[in-house]
Amino acid sequence: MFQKILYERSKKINSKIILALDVDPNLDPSKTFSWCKNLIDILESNLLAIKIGYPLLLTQGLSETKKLINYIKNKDPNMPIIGDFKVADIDITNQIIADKLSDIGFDAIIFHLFVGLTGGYESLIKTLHERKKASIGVVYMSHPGAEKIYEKIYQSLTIDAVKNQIQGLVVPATNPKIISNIKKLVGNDVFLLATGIGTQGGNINKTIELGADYVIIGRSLYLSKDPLKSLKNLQSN
Ligand code: BMP
Repeated sequence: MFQKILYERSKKINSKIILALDVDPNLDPSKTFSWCKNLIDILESNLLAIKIGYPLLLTQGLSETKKLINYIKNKDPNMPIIGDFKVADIDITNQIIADKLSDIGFDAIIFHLFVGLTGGYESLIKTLHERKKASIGVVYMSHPGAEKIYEKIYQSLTIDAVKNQIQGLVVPATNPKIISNIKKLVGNDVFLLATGIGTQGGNINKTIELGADYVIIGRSLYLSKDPLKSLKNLQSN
């Protein structure tokens, strides 16, 4: 299962870092594929997983994204690829999206929990698990405006998601108290992926101490002139 895959890979490569492979907005879009390849070549052996979402898919299109996933899998068949499409719709639409994303080759899909269970994400989890894909829900976001929305609901979102066999949750590295509260609710049953490290202000080691299992990092790595050095610096601070 995905939790075990992440745990074992993390131990083996001694890294808890998931690369958010978004795009450099200043890059010529026709160079995106080679830019991604270069970044992957540099960082691959230090990456626990790679997260791909709308920025990359919409910049280079579906067939190039599939090609990139194949490139990654050829290089490292065990590299987990997480699809971050923050799916947030009614059940039938969610199921179609989950099916199509599974066909592309993603190993896990991120979706929103705020849509609620019944007629919302309940059947999405079912579809993903039937397809042997991991389910990851966003329980509290990392941006400043998140508090107003999530403060009142995140605990019940967490409890419902755990009851419904969710495998992972996205939590905010920018809001430490929330991570420890969520950790208390989920124990070791569910893995926590923290976003908001580096550019958004979060710190890897503090975030892990509070209970996050792994961290998702984008700009601090892909916009760096020396991504490997930046990765090592982020790990040691
Ligand atoms: P960066 O490290 O460049 O801030 O990127 C963070 C990544 O995590 C982006 O892909 C962003 O879409 C995603 N993310 C986030 O920043 N906050 C959330 O609450 C949820 C996310 O998925």
